[in-house]
Amino acid sequence: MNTDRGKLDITIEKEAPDQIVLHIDMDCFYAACERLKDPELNGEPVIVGMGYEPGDTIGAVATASYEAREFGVGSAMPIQEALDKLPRRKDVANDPALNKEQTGHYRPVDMEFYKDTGAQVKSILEDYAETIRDVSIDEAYLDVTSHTDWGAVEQYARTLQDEIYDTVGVPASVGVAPNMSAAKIASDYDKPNGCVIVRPGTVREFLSSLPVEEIHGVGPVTAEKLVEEGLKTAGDVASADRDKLEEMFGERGTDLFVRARGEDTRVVEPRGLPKSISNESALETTADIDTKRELLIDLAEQVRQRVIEKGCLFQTIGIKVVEPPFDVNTRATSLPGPIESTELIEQYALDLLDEFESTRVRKLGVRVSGLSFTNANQAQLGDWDSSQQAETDLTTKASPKSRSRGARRTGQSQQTLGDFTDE
Ligand code: DCP
Ligand code: MG
Repeated sequence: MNTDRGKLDITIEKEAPDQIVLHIDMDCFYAACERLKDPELNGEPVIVGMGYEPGDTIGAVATASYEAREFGVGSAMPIQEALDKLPRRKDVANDPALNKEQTGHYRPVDMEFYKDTGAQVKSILEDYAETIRDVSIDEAYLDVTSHTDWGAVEQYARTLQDEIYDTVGVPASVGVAPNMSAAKIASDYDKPNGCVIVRPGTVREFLSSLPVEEIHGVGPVTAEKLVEEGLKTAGDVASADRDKLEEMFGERGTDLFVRARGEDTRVVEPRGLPKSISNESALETTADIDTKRELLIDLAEQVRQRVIEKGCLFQTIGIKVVEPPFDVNTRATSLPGPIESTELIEQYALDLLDEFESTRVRKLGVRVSGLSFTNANQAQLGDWDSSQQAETDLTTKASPKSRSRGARRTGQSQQTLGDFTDE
């Protein structure tokens, strides 16, 4: 009996939530940022790091552009080794032995600039997902389940890449999969500018030919042990004897087995308190204002319920109006301070919709942002760590923006608290 129960538990555990996860990772991020400052670096080998000035001896490469990687230069390499492989372009004039084509541009780390650029990218992501998990300066997971479907997701991902490139000027690679670990592997699969979609039911097949190092959590030592046992690919591990893996690695053996099979039940969750609460829904393309209003009211109500559940205040109410095929317009009403009057969500969302009275629409969304959580709310959400709370507490953030794509970007729907105080 016990054995059966054990088996049943494992089966249940395997059932992944029905989600579409998009993982984004910027391409040679620091080098791409340096190219924003100096467009002459475009297409050239670029190395960002420390310790390359004459007299310096210690330092490492933070990143190398893809052109520099062709010379064997990569992240974390001692700077001296990088200089041996790819001397400085700057030295060509003084050293006739150097071939200009085999030199690169070295730049120091400018963290403030990279942080600022990373923040611009992250603010675009907010329009593309209900939930975002920030991982690092250049990487995040997006739960896009309610924003697209498997038929449209490739175009959705490409639209996101294009918007980031058009607005911020840096390239990104994305991977989309039914779970987080497969999405991460997918984003790395075809860098730079990659867009790899792994559809439900194909995760195991996608992973099968990858070397074991690519399995989440497999470092060089584990990889070596696996290879010694003749397990070279994720596919080999996925079809290996589970008991044998457990013998070799203890509990980690089970993790390895499960991961190699592409099973991952994690749900995309923000690392701090949420920055916004939104909901959106597709509809059969229509210009009919009553249909649009009805859907918007429904969405506003769902958002209102979630604001009440979370017990937060909000400062901005926005709508998203998607015209076929993927022309995304967003409008927002920002207040000078946070409020808790949730009934205003519907009212202001409907006001913002007026501009789109005769627009043909295929999807609508409602969002509140500029969220702030009182201390009492924070105590309820006991799991969040306090440093993250400070980081994401938006009460002091500059007034949120109104955004739409490309030339249609306007701030025309900004309103003031005066409009509310008479209520
Ligand atoms: N970074 C660093 N030191 C490392 C690795 C990375 O300082 N050992 C910094 C520089 C990178 C940034 O973090 O630009 C992001 O790391 P990634 O691993 O995503 O590397 P890149 O974005 O540079 O390249 P890729 O296109 O492979 O993602
Ligand atoms: Mg990167």
